[in-house]
Amino acid sequence: MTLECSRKLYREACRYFPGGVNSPVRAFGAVGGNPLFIKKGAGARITDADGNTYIDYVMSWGALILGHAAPEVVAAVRKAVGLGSSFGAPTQAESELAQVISKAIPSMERLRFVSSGTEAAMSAIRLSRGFTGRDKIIKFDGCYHGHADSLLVKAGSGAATQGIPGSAGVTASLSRDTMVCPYNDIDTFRKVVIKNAASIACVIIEPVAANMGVVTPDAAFLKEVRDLTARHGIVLIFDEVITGFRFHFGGVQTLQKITPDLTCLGKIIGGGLPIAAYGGKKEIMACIAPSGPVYQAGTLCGNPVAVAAGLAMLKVLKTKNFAALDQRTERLCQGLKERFSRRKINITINRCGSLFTVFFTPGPVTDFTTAKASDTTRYAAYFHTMLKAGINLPPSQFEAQFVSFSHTDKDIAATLRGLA
Ligand code: HOZ
Repeated sequence: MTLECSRKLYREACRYFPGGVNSPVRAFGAVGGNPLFIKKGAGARITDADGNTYIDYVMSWGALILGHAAPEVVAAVRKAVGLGSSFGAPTQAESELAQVISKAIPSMERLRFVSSGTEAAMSAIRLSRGFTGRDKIIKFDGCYHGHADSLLVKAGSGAATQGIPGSAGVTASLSRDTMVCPYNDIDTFRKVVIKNAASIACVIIEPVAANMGVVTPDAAFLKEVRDLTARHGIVLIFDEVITGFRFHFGGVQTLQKITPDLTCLGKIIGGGLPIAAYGGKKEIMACIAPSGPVYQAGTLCGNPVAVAAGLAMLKVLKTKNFAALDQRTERLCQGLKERFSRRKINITINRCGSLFTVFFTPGPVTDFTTAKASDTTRYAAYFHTMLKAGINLPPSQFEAQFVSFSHTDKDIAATLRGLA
């Protein structure tokens, strides 16, 4: 396998972009080597600039649950772009997409489309502050909600991968307003809430954490977070950018029957195009301009091409068998466990539906501290072994692997052969 073209393209990209990339994890900094430059994708596979083909488990970080270049999405995008790529004015299709989403996730009584998960989370935080008149927020250690200043405190994903979970450039006063609790630790959370209740605007949480690797919440944890926030008039935000429409046609909230006040969505709802959303209770959303005093706007908000992709994606997704996807992912995880066990390598696999992470620690992995106990050198070796075998994994321990509806049993078998 030659990687000469990717190497050359990377050298060229380094002349223009910091670290040669437009988003840090892509640089392979945590696993070593040069990033692959991708030319095309189809179904479960991507092809790099050298013509090598890989079974992909990054899937645009979860956006492509139907696989690359899903024909229905491609057709919808072609049609929409031919009618005009952006108007900066409302279109009927925005309401159609909103209707599909709020039917599947009824807590989103009103919503607003933005262009990225970062914007959704940032806007939901501002809205919570505007609605409550309070300043402080609580997030959880290792959770990642995009790169807005208030949220880059003990952040997961790329920030954890680069070892800068508290970014330079975030002011001390903003950091002071962000309180951080360990994931899955209800006692600490309760103490922090009770001590600061009158000044806390919101709590933001990934209802299944997927940016410190995958970490699932204990059975009672989310429910208690909901009860405590409701008792103290604190807005509860579920960041379902990754989990929305990932486990079934809805969110973790509809599966677990826990109703947050606000929800952030992204990735899957855009079919791989840049769109995200935040939304929730009518009376909270009424604070957003032009209905209310909390400002948020954008030329590309509700972009017609992204909306068309999202509508096409959700239409197909509604017909899919999520239980089968879950079982296929379980077979992959079982196969990986057997292979590592044969090699006497201690691992823990955290899986939730079609999301999973292999941690190189005996575990259990229940929060960011235990996630960081993973041997990241071993992860890098696993990553490169698989890459050589034609399997593309996330180039970081602190990201999830994504299985899509386009992965077949043959792909799973081929993936497992990569470790044989
Ligand atoms: N931090 C993103 C995944 N959680 C990576 C985005 C990207 O590099 O595309």
